Amino acid sequence: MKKYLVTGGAGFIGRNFISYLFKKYDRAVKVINLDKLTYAGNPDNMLEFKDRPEFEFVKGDICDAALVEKIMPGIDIVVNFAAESHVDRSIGSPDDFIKTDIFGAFVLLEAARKNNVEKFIQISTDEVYGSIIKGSFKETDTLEPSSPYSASKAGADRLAYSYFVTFQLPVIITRCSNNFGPFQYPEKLISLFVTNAIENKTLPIYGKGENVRDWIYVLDHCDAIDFLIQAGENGQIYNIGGGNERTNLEITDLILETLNKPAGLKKYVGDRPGHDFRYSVDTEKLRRLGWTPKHEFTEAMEETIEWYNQNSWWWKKIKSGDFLKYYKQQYQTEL
Ligand code: NAD
Ligand code: TDX
Repeated sequence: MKKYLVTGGAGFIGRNFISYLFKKYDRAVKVINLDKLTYAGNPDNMLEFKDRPEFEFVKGDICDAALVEKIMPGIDIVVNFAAESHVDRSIGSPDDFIKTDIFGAFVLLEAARKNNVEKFIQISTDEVYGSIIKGSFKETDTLEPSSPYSASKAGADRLAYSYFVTFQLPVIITRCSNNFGPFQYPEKLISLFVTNAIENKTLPIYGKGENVRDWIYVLDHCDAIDFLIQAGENGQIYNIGGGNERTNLEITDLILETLNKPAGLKKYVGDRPGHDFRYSVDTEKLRRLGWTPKHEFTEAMEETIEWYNQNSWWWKKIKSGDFLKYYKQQYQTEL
């Protein structure tokens, strides 16, 4: 029986990871989810597993050292997903990114060290490398983060590494590319565009739409994390990617075609300040260990779009209230 502390498990990837763990290990795992329930944390995301006896939800902040120290004893594996995660919000108000993404990670690392946890997985991101025009970043490449979000993630990434070197804390750092799938807060490219298109609302494309991202289905990301908990080497960094590089325009067209919506919904808007042109990670190190993604991109996109079609109750609830204020401020237009 392994006892996990998953942070940020009421958010997109964290909730998919908890769901993955219960589907795979059933009663052989216990999971505590520590989540502050920020705007991105959603109790609806936990409906699937909230009543399981193996699951416990603690509403709280990873920056709260007293709380974290209370939870940590008896934990075998920490997986730190908790973060402020949206680049656009980090441009408008970076404070919480610095607090949660860096200081929060520090609080968790300290408590993990004192309690001799078996594994500490720091969920970093491919954005820590910055943009690359040609080729792909290897784990040994220099970090050149360019937004307050990616810079705060780079801080936590290196801090986690320092706990391995200095204190021999069994840390593994993962740097994954852009995720898509069910339960993604509808402020990110795919979840926003799919839900806007379903409602015949415009799709705000930054700049010319030529920026490139590598997309991975969220359950492949979860599977890679689980694989690394078993097979990864402590103190190592692992890039995780789907191998599906697409321009934002290609993604937009795919969404419109799948939903049978007109190209007229595309709306070119001002560019994101400091907009990274392309992210690309070399995943050879992880592949050599024996892991590859299992989901084919187009099929996973179709399934994802269908999920948003079938679960409008989930995103319509979100895309009201505060979200409308955010949208107006971000896009200078009503949703
Ligand atoms: P998300 O914004 O959907 O979820 C973040 C969760 O963290 C929310 O439930 C929120 O309530 C919680 N949280 C925020 N601040 C907290 C705090 N101080 N204490 C406790 N909980 C707090 O994010 P996501 O897309 O699921 O990303 C999860 C992690 O994966 C992040 O660390 C992100 O940097 C990383 N990541 C994301 C992607 C991606 O494409 N989404 C890719 C690579 C890495
Ligand atoms: O309205 C939009 N219009 C648009 O053109 C939005 C929200 C995005 N975009 C563009 C910006 C990017 O080039 O789409 C691309 C993807 O944007 P996001 O979905 O905001 O993702 P990105 O900035 O690439 O960051 C994501 O991937 C890495 C996650 O949000 C991070 O948490 C993760 O670390």
